[in-house]
Amino acid sequence: MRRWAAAALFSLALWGCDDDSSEGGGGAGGAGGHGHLADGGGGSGGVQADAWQPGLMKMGAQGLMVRLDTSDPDPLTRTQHTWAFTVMDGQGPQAGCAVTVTPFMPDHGHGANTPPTVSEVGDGAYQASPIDLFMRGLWTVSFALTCGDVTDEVQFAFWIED
Ligand SMILES: [Cu+2]
Repeated sequence: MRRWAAAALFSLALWGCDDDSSEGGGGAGGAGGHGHLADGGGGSGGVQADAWQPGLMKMGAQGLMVRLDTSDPDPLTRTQHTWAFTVMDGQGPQAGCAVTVTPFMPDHGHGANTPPTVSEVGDGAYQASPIDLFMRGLWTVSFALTCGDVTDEVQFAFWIED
């Protein structure tokens, strides 16, 4: 009698446990999934994605700045882009700089298939093409700059959806 009661309680406990785990598991899984996405987007190699907008500007450690003037297409999407940008320091636009632009996916450890070609199109105005953001995910785009005797690096990061 005592043994039967224990078995019945055990069985009830199992039922209760199953109900709890299916509901709780589903809820926790959903929340965990969102948390993981947020971690992945925000914590990719410690790189924070920038919000693309024309005129977005960043400064390197040596004081050289890159202002992203336009992108074709705009907004950024999973394809090849032509970017127009301006290189500046505290005094204004910098003509005649040597500029190398490098797209890279830090989470995947690879770059673009075709390295962009950079050309100067005006007084401190440059163009880079193609910026080939061909895969969904986080892309960094680094600008290696040498203007006169100043060498600097400016890095942007963008999350590319489909
Ligand atoms: Cu990739």
